[in-house]
Formats: sequence, C-alpha cells, structure tokens
Amino acid sequence: MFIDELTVKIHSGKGGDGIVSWMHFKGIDHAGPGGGNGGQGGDVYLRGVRDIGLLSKYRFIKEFKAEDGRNGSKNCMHGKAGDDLIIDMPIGTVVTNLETGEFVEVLDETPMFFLKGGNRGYGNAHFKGPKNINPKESTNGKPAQGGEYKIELKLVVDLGMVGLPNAGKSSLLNSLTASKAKVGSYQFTTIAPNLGDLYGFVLADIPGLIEGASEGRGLGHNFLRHISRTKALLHCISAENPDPLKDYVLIREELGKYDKSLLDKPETVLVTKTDTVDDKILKKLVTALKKKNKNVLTVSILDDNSVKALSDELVKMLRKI
Ligand SMILES: Nc1nc2c(ncn2[C@@H]2O[C@H](COP(=O)(O)OP(=O)(O)OP(=O)(O)O)[C@@H](O)[C@H]2O)c(=O)[nH]1
Ligand SMILES: [Mg+2]
Repeated sequence: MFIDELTVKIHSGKGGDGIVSWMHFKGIDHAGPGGGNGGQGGDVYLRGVRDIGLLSKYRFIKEFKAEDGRNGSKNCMHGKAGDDLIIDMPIGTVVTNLETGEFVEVLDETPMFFLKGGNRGYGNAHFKGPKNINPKESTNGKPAQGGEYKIELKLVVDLGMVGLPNAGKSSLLNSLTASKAKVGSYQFTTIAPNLGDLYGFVLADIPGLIEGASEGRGLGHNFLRHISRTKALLHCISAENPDPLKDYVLIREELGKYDKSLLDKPETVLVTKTDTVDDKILKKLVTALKKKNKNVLTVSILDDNSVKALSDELVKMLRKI
C-alpha cells in the first residue's frame, strides 16, 4: 500500500530530574549534598532517504519519541542522557506542526535537527558553594518538545508525466529509464507514482487522471501533490484515442482544478502510441496540438529510434530549466 500522507505525534525526550540526597560515609551521617543531575533529553533529527514507499511502514505508528533523560541518583551520580532519535523520511517529505502550521522540508540525506530534548535538572550537589554548603534544592528536567504533525510526501521530481489512464506513461517510463513499472492494457494500472532516472533527471509516472478526478473520480487527484514540485510536465496523450485534442483540454482542466500554478509549469505535449495511427492523422493531430502548445513531441515505444530521439529532446529541455 502506497502512503503519502499521515499524522503522527513526534516528541523529543524530557530532561531527567535532579534529586536531593545526602552523602553518607562510614561514621559520618551528613557528609554533604549528594543528589546527582538528571540527564539531557534526546533530540529528534529528520533524515531524507531515497525510498518513496517508506511512509507506508509508518502507518501503524502513533508516536515517534526520543528517549527521556534519566533522573539523577544518590552519591552524585548523574542520570544518563536520553538517546537522540533519527526519523527517516522519503526525500521530499513536508512535516507540518498541526498546531502552529510551521513546517520543514526533508530534502537531504544528512540528518536535520528537528526537536531539542528537554534540558537536565540539577541535583542538590550542583548547588553546593562556599555560601551554601548544604543546599536542599534540586530542579526538575525541562519538558520534551513536539506535538502532532502532518507528514506529507511531495516527490522531488524533474519531469512529471501526466495524462489519461492507458496513455502509455508507465510503458514510456520503462523505455526511457531502467524503471520496471507495471504496465497493463486497462485503466489505472498505476496506483502510485513510479520513479525513473533519465541521465540524472528524476522522472515520475503519475497515476492516470480522468474527468472529475478533482471530485474524487477514478483515483482522485491527491497524488498530483507529487508534481507540485516538478520542474516540468510531460503531458502524454495517446494517438489511439478517438479525440486526443479533447483529452489534452480535459487533463489541463483537471490540473488547474487541483492547483492553478501547475498550468504555468513548462509543459511538453507528447503524442504516444504513434504506431496506432497513420502518418496523415498524426500530422493533423500534431498541427492541432501545436496551436495549444508549441512543444509537441511524438513517440512509439515500439520504435527504438523514436524513444532515443525523445530521450535526447527531454534531456536537452531539462538541462535548460
Ligand atoms: N501500440 C502501442 N501500445 C502501447 C504503446 N505504449 C504503451 N502501449 C500499451 O498501452 C497500454 C497502456 O500502457 P501503460 O503504460 O500501462 O499506460 P499508463 O498511461 O501507464 O496507464 P495507467 O497506469 O492506467 O494510467 C499497455 O497495454 C501498453 O502495452 C505504444 O507506443 N504503442
Ligand atoms: Mg501506468
């Protein structure tokens, strides 16, 4: 099951309490203050990993928590500091505090500091001084930080492939990259985004959109969050459909209903499955599409040369962005 959104609690560790106690030596009952300090609470870090399916492993987790610092003990023994917690998140995850609306983005494989553990409390031994040789005070550790967070994956992608179901997006991703996305001659074969690497550029094959996706039809359009960050769109239209021009308009409408800014992204229109129509029809279609967008390309996965030419064009285009 692919999961790209969940809600969890995240907390750092609480600081351990300092205590009040007295040293006892043989023959001396009251040998001065001996209450140890508490340990520092553990911090929380977020670390990006290249695993877009990772959030599904967290679906039963209600809370991530760093370790609390232990309390101090007698004979001036300090409590152990709580272990820090590193939480792995797929690169591109946005973590939003539900109470404050503040958010951070996990974009790096180096752990990023997220929540500070509570400071330790001090035992009475800590307060001993020339003027205060028998302090009776101690302080408690400071509370943990954190709260409830929305965890939302927004893939970091160079080129997002969109289109109707069955347009040939996954087949094309497989032809252009080493990806092994599932392909089928039916609609909605793809139910979660697939990624591929094209000479260092990340391509994402997004599940098919249909008319009314914005109202929840088909798979809905929530997964369009994954192209909110793409540099460019590859709008795939199957030449074999009865009215490809209408398909183009429909998909643009659905994109706009999700987020108007998607319509401003650089877009390449790609006519797929060109082997299914004769040249004349294809030419007419390309001419008509060029009136809507001057960047129109064509491909058939059955023709290696057309795949190679497309790959070169896409890399050239992506290098410019
Ligand atoms: N003739 C021909 N068939 C193709 C071509 N590209 C894909 N197909 C076929 O079209 C069907 C759909 O391909 P997919 O790649 O699964 O389509 P999709 O756009 O990923 O579909 P969804 O995952 O449902 O959105 C499959 O049966 C493919 O074999 C092509 O260039 N020519
Ligand atoms: Mg697919």
